[in-house]
Parts: sequence; structure tokens; C-alpha cells
Amino acid sequence: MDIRDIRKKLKKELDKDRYEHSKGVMYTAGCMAMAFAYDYEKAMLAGILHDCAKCLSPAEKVALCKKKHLEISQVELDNPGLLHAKAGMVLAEEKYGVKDPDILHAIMVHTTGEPNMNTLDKIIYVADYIEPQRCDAPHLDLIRRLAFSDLNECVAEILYDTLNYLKGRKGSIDSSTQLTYEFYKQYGKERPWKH
Ligand code: DGI
Ligand code: FE
Ligand code: FE
Repeated sequence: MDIRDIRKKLKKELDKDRYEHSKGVMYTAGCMAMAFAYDYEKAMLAGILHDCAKCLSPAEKVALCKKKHLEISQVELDNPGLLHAKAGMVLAEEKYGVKDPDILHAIMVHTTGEPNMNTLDKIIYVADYIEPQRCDAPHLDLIRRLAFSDLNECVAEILYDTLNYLKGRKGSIDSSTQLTYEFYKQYGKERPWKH
């Protein structure tokens, strides 16, 4: 399936806001790929598809993961919203015909991240956070600048803010998010808000 067919199909599966967000991630990921000399068509495909399972029910997401024997953590069971990343990987392959393992992996890790991510994983993780329609996260000016200059530092700052946000909401933190932060914090800089 080429990206035009995928977009037509996705538009029917996602609600309007989610499709608009996915387009934002697609173009942002494409631009970031150009900044880092990565294949921009591949980044755009991963970007448009990253939330393809977002509008499924919790039961449908669990079923897709179980079908592929993917491990589901207790935090994921308690917060089934998290499962749209793993379920999205399964759906991207089964429903949208994606075979590229890099794209499937980037979709799988886009919500929690993973230690030692590859370039495409980081592009999608960051593009999801900074696409133009996102406006409620702190330090977005800085994070948007880092997105085009230093991917590892950018990921570190996003994870710092995400963990802070989750602690504030008493949201249970998935071990993948915590482990990803432990890996990337070495790339973070001293910032006034970290004291
Ligand atoms: O699907 P999107 O909304 O576009 O973005 P996403 O897939 O990055 O999901 C973002 C949400 O996921 C955000 O509200 C923070 C949340 N999240 C990330 N890591 C964890 C988490 N939520 C919980 N409960 N635990 C985590 O470890
Ligand atoms: Fe998502
Ligand atoms: Fe998203």
C-alpha cells in the first residue's frame, strides 16, 4: 500500500483530531529526517501510522497484543491507553501492509520510548511530542529547537518533563518509561526547573 492509500484508510479509522495530529507528526518527522540525513519518506510513513490503533477499544488493543504474544505489563493493563503503541505495531503490519521492521519498531516504542533507541525511533518519539498542534507541554520552545539539533538531548528533556507530569498526576509509571529516562538522562543539561 502506498502512503496515499494508507492515509485514506487511516482517515476513516481515526477521529478528526487524531488524524490531524497524525498528519502533524508525519510532516514533523519528515522535516526532522531531512535535518539528520535520514530517509524522510520512511519517517513520514512511520509518522502517519504511529497512532493507528489509538481509536480501538481497550479489549481490541489487548487482543492484538495477545495475538502476537506481546508481553503486557500491569501498568499497561491499568492504563490500556498505553497499549495503542504495541497494538499499533501489529495493526500497521496486518491492516496497512507495513513490512519495514524499523517502522514497526518505531511505532511500538513511541509512547514510553526504549533505552538506546535508533534514529527513527527518536524521530517519531520527538515528533509526536512537538508537532505544531501540541501546545500544552512545558518548555516546548526549547524542546522544538533541540529536535533539529540534538536528538539525544531532546529525548532526555522530553522524558524529564513526562515523568514530572506523570508524578504530578500520580499516574503509574511504566518500567519502560523509567528505564528510558535512566538511559537518556546522561544527555540532559542542567536547567533551572530541574532544581
Ligand atoms: O498517543 P499520543 O497522545 O499522541 O501520545 P503518546 O503515545 O506519546 O502518549 C502520550 C501519553 O502517554 C502522555 O499522556 C503520557 C503517557 N505516558 C507515557 N509514559 C507513560 C505514560 N502514562 C503512564 N501512565 N505511564 C507511563 O509510563
Ligand atoms: Fe501515541
Ligand atoms: Fe501521537
